[in-house]
Amino acid sequence: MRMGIVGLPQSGTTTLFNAITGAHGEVGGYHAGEQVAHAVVTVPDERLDALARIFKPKETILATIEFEDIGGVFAHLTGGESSGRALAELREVDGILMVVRSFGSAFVPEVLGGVDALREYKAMNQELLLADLEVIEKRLHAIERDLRKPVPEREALQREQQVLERCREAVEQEKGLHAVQLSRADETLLRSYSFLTLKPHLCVLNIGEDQISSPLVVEGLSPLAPAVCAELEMELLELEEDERGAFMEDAGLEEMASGRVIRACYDLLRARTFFTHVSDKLRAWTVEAGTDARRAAGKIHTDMEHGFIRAEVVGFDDLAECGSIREARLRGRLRMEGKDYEVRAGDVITFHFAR
Ligand SMILES: Nc1nc2c(ncn2[C@@H]2O[C@H](COP(=O)(O)OP(=O)(O)OP(=O)(O)O)[C@@H](O)[C@H]2O)c(=O)[nH]1
Ligand SMILES: [Mg+2]
Repeated sequence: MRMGIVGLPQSGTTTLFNAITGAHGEVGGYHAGEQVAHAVVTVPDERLDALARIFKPKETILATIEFEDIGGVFAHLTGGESSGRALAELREVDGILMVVRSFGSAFVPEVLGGVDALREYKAMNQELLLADLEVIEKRLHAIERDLRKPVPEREALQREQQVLERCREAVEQEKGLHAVQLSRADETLLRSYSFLTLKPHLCVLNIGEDQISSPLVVEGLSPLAPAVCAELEMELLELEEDERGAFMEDAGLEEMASGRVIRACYDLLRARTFFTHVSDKLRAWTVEAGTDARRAAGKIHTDMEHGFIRAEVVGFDDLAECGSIREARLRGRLRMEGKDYEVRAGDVITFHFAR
């Protein structure tokens, strides 16, 4: 699962990427797309602390999510040159994190002629819409051309044409493609186009230190992750943990926001976590919503998927209430589920399989 971080030039995209991942991407230089950095981070999860108290594992392994700093997607909005490579990278991600500048600074150029969060957000959305429109029109042209010839797959082409025309209509009304009612079959049809406005997105306000204590309210920015003072959080990461507290207090920061941003991204991607405890290892696993027990077992090992027999499942809340697997079994909270069982968020699962 991968989130692409984008923003207007100098909005603090790379700074936020560093703050979230602990990477050391170069900050402050104009990077029009030659720069695409990846990093994998762990997803904070309070349930793991509770489960660790129950299982007392030797090792605990958190779920992960990948972030990518994609510079230069919107460079042309400010007179630069946007990078086709950046756009291509963005088409590959599962979700988009839009950095919206809200910090003031005498040293950082205000690229749209002033700091205006809503305007930045609208400008970015507009660009994503235009990028999708370009793909739609190109494909519609190609279909029209093909339909003039006697092609065998006529019906399929006409279907695709109809769907794309509905898409074009939405985009022309400045609605993202997520606003278009699509059947499962339509979605499958459109998948190969990797439309940007079909991807879930989240905005992060990159606030200045002076805005930490008085959260800014910007109507129309949605959905919104917790605001982050990216520069400060990036610097805090560089400190030893025992020094960090004093600096945070000075800045009026109660907790680092980056953990909550990571969590929000994870949730945005319809990720579901289930847990296993095997050979002293407590582990969080990620599956997409709607995944069945057999495919979930396959996340761990393909042998477990192929030899799947059943899953012993207890929900996190039930287990936390009972305090142990033994007690959960006694109280009838441990369930036997078959291969088609849809894994729920927080399930603690023991898989039984034939080797
Ligand atoms: N005062 C202040 N400056 C910030 C903050 N976040 C980023 N900056 C500064 O803004 C400038 C741009 O930050 P970057 O992270 O490089 O921005 P970017 O969006 O990656 O820029 P490009 O990749 O060139 O498009 C740098 O000089 C940062 O130090 C902030 O919260 N407060
Ligand atoms: Mg950058």
